[in-house]
Amino acid sequence: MFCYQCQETAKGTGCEVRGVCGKNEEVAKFQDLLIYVCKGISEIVIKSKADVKSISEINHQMIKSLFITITNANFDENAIKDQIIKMIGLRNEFREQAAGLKLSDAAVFEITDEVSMLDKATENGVLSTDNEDIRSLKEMVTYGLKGMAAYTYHALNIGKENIEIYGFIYEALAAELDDSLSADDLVALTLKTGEFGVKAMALLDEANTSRYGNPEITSVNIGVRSNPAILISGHDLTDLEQLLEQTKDTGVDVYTHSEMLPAHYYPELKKYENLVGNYGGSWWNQITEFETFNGPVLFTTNCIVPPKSEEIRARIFTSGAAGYPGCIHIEEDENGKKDFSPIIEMAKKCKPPTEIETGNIVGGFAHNQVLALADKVVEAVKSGSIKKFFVMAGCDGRMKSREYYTEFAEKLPKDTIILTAGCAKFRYNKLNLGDIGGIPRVLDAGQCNDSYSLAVIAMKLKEVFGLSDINELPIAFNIAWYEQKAVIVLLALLYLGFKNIHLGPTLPGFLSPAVAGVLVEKFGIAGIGSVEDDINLFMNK
Ligand code: FS2
Ligand code: SF4
Repeated sequence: MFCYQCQETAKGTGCEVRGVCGKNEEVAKFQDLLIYVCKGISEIVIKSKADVKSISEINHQMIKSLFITITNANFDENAIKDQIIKMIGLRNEFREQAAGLKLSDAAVFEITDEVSMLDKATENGVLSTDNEDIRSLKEMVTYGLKGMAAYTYHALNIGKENIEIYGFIYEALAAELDDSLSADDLVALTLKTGEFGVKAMALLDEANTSRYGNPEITSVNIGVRSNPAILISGHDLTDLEQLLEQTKDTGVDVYTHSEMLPAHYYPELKKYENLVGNYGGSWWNQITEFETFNGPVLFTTNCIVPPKSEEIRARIFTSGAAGYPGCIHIEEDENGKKDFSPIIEMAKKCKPPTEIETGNIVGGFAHNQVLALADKVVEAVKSGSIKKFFVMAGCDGRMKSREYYTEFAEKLPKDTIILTAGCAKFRYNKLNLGDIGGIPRVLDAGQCNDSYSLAVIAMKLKEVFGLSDINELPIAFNIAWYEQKAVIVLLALLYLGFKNIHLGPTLPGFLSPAVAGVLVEKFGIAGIGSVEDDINLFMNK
């Protein structure tokens, strides 16, 4: 196996024996093969000039397939194999449209058994592209597409689609099979991936807000009640909504974990009396927090950490693109309905959660809410009481070096505001950093996809201050990344024209030195240094 798609990749260069995430060799290879068959389908779509609107089953299975391969989403070898077989079936049926066209191996290969699947995966994994710069650019596009697919998948669950996004996914995956593309062509494709990343995040924002209302300032309880309860993690709000409906009046409470915290900010979700609060911190804390939670856990997406004991594994359920061997996967019916009764029945037999902290955290500062406070914010900037905004969105992770972000937040001058989204916030959202004239110093917009909100806010401020370049705003970007949704967020920000983004705790292992050089030269991308040096640098820019 070879995988270098996330920030925790072994030695910063690639996992070759087993993933640091816990992914084994078979799962890694099957994921590679799933991507390969997706490329083959894309080639057929592009070469046959198919009408993307007319192939909805393929569109939907395509985004599900990409999502399945995201870091920490699906460790279930059988589920991935089934998806490969399903995609090959769809591909073969669809290929009739392309009769007479010259197609590559990805569009025609067949598998006979598990061994042939693994062999095919080995031949077509990441390292099958020899040139390290071409490989780096192609993989960056693929990872961006994975993030884009995840956001598009959630929007689809709410009934919102943008056919153009599917069309671009096919275009980009088909291009990756084309060996005649130069590094310049692939740089252009990378930026175009960012353009479609903006569309995907806008689509999800529209889907979420049209269904659940605009996020509003909300104080979220981090303590517990005395009822048995279910913990829900991941990013899918439709799963949460269905779970809240099904647990109503059952005596079972629902708590959010990690990236599900921002669900509390939506009027149509926070109205549920059985949505009690948020339990614990970011994803990797699940190792201890699931023990003390005592009840069942539903993963609607990543990030899953392989459970340490059978007792914990038996309490984990998955849905959507997520999966873990030995855990019950809740399937949806043809109307998108999921029956969560096995989880509810288990919860009734479990002890209530053990309290691990008390108090509240405040969030809900997505674009609509912040723009409602725009006068106050603009006044504070003009009067000098706010000197700078720091976008610290992105992901959290296990590495000790991420303590940097807690220290950075603590040491920032008191006249600065942190704009955050994603699970990165758990490094500093319980620090009580105070407020500036009633504006909290940490403004949480939501999940990682809500980084879009931060871009909307910045674009609005640019307009209000009458600036010609968004980079003239008093905003600095110090982003923490971990998996591929952060890749699409980064590419989207670059497409929107934001420069000098600092990325940490380490630069991606998938960037070859030459590709990293292009990002530095064209966009001012940089890593992180010491907290003091970085604060000085940012404050004096
Ligand atoms: Fe955090 Fe994991 Fe949000 Fe990522 S919970 S790193 O999935 O997409 O961010
Ligand atoms: Fe390694 Fe990350 Fe790939 Fe897992 S997802 S195998 S940790 S690079």
